[in-house]
Amino acid sequence: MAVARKIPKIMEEPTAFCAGCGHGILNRLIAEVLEEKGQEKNHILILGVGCNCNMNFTWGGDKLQCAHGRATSVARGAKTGRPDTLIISYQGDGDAYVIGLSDTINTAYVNTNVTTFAVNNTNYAMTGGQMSWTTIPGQHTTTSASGRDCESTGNPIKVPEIIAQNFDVAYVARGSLHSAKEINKTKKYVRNAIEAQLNGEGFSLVEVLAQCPTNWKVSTVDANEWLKDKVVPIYPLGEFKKREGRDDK
Ligand SMILES: Cc1ncc(C[n+]2csc(CCOP(=O)(O)OP(=O)(O)O)c2C)c(N)n1
Ligand code: SF4
Ligand SMILES: [Mg+2]
Repeated sequence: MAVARKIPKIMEEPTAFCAGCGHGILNRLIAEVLEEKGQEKNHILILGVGCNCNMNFTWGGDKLQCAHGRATSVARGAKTGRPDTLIISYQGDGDAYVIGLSDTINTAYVNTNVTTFAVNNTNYAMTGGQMSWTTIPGQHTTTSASGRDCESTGNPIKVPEIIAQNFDVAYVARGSLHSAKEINKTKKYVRNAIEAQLNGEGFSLVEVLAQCPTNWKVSTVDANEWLKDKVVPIYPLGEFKKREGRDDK
């Protein structure tokens, strides 16, 4: 018998994302974990600029919209002022890894006790699908019309690996949303990241590979295959930094 899970209260408004967008799935995972942990009224979502701006109208919890790229820095300020509140930055790849790369690295470097969810959909989606540093080799975007040429633009950036290998942070993982199995794994990563902050363990980062059918110019169904077959091979999935003393992954 199929069991339908109740929609978390934080998500009672329908999302404003395109059909088949990965953002909506991640919203749901975060909302479910916040509810499981009793944090529906004790969190602030720090929104970067990108398609996640849609959450200003739909996310039922506390939130704060900040300038493009500055979300982890704003999160650090919020945590300083509200140490007992769960502080989560929710950003796109362009926001967290390009314009905001220095903020993200600095937050990892000082190991602030905040959590970042970075949605990697391999493009600047909100502004019409321009090339990002995460765009995969050969990918057609509005600013790489012939396909991304990595010889002249560099290779896809892997920020979780950079952070896990270089900084003393609490938790780093990368999940994907292309199948039910991977969505369940990603939820585990989301839970681990939030638990790490609740336990005061330090910075936690989860990158989430997400569908953007609109800018990839594929159907909502084909977007799952596109993600699995083209994006996942470039960005390995898993936990790059496990929480200390825990092997429950
Ligand atoms: C300082 C500044 N520069 C550029 C922009 C334009 N801009 C808005 S969103 C965005 C990129 C969004 O891409 P991403 O962070 O990957 O989020 P997505 O929409 O893909 O989820 C850009 C370049 C801006 N709003 N502010
Ligand atoms: S443009 Fe892409 S990332 Fe933005 S809401 Fe639509 S599918 Fe989602
Ligand atoms: Mg993006």
